[in-house]
Amino acid sequence: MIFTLRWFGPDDPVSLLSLRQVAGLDGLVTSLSDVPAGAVWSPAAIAARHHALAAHGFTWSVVESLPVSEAIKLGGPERDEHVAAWCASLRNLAAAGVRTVCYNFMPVFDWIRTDFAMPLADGSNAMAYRHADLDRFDFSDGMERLAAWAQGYGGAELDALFRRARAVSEARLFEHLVAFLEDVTPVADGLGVRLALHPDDPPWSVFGLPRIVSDAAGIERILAAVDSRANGLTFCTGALGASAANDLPAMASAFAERIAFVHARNVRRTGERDFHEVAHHPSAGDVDLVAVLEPLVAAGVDVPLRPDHGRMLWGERAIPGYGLYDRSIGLGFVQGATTALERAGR
Ligand code: DNO
Repeated sequence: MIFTLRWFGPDDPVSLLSLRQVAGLDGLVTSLSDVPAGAVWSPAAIAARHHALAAHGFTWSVVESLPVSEAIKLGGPERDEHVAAWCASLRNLAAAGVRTVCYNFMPVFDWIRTDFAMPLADGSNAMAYRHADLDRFDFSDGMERLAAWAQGYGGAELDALFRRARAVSEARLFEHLVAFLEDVTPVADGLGVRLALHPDDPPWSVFGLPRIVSDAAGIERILAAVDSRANGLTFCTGALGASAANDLPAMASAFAERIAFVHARNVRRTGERDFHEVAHHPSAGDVDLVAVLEPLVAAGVDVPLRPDHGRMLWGERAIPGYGLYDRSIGLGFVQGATTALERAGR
């Protein structure tokens, strides 16, 4: 595995200097989050980020995310132009040596939580999701953009987008995804880039929006529709693990060859559609990361992996889910587990 951590760029409260002190880090995951979806990532902007990382001795291992515009997801007049821009960005990234590109196909929202700092019994806090609490969201002033989201929308724009997205069936969204993959996968393949589709988070519909990357059957269909190694998956144990119906070790084993990137995250399920995030160690929640890593190591999967989310510890202030401390502990845990599994297999 290639061990990585995510860095949000110069505004991230976690500095590159701090990340430098994390042992055994092979590279970083980052994105040019100020470039709007649909626009090309220019060679100059990519080079600037590349140099910022290199100045601290880091490789840029993964782009997360190269955002897919609503016109591509929902079907809009700018669709072809945006796909061409996405491919141009892929070319520019490949020229700079970035070979793994994460993206998602969730309309309107990326991941969502209903509480961004739920106090836990140990005095830390973590993000939580309670399905019933979605009703409490008030979008009249638009939505606050989370740092991890590629885009946020204003009030009227969001209303219109909701109407458009709710009118798109899951079957139609799937067609749009396949059309997108048919266009971009050959380009990625030719560049030696692997695309890594992130599952829906949470893995069910929110606000009546269609979602299609939530379970083994949905993922299987997407991977089979464009059957290329370049059409890969981000195996996010937190997103998929929020649903008890997802058998994570079985999915890791079934999709091993197509897994291009791993997000190691743990959640504690508190209801059918309720959960909160916890430490990465299996004793803390419902995701057994060792059981997930086992089939990946056995299959020789050697892709970037990053510990995802975590609690906010010791009074730290950072982007929700992206504190330095718990992610570093999580990284140590997955490094230890992977090393032990590899040695046991020798
Ligand atoms: C949340 C992240 C997601 C992820 C995107 C990928 O913290 O895992 O926001 O970056 O869904 O496009």
